[in-house]
Amino acid sequence: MTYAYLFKYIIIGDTGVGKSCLLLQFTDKRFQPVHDLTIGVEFGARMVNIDGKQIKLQIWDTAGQESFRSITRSYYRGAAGALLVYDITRRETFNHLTSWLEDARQHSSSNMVIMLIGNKSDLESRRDVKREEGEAFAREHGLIFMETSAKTACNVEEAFINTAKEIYRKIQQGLFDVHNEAGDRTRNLMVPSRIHLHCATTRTPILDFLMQVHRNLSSFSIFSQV
Ligand SMILES: Nc1nc2c(ncn2[C@@H]2O[C@H](COP(=O)(O)OP(=O)(O)O)[C@@H](O)[C@H]2O)c(=O)[nH]1
Ligand SMILES: [Mg+2]
Repeated sequence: MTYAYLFKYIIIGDTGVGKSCLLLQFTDKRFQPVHDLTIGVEFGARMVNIDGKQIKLQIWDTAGQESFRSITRSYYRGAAGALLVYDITRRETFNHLTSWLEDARQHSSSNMVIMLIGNKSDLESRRDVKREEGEAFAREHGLIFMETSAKTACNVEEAFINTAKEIYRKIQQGLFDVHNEAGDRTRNLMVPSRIHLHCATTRTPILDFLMQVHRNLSSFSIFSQV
């Protein structure tokens, strides 16, 4: 299936907050009740439709990478969106948000859309972080915010799609210049699937590079649901 854009997402946050479960719920519509680091897929992909456009979300899960922060630089590269996740039943995961945010801001493009997610909203009786606190943190740091449950699937679809809508809005506002940004490997935010539409006649070095990047990214999408 063809698509107009490919958005790379990353999912970050403390271990055990539900990052792998959110990804699995979004791509496979199922829940994994056992916390098993080895089961988490490295990444998944799914098509969404925004404003009549097919957009492929390629989502990278940070399984095990909490203890390998030094490799995150390459991991953040090219990400158009990030889901920053904490667990509403464990305050320490909320307290660590600032440090995750610093990492994200340091290694990614300043235009990257960050969605703050308070996960495990189904565990209301064990809640340790108020919704208002999540909202306030998001407001203070310019993030979008949602509470989700990877278990019941509540708001999971919305979290991924609202992030895509925000990225798409930025593209339309011209905040992401696809051609310029894609020419710079470290700032490449999205790869148009139909590059030839953007190139009238001549092949330029940038175009060749774009096509190369696109081929590389596409080859990763082995979990594609489309
Ligand atoms: N009740 C509940 N449990 C969840 C939810 N999301 C994840 N979990 C559980 O939390 C644990 C950690 O989830 P996992 O996705 O592996 O966390 P990760 O380390 O951030 O990838 C697992 O036992 C999951 O079953 C949720 O929304 N609700
Ligand atoms: Mg995981």
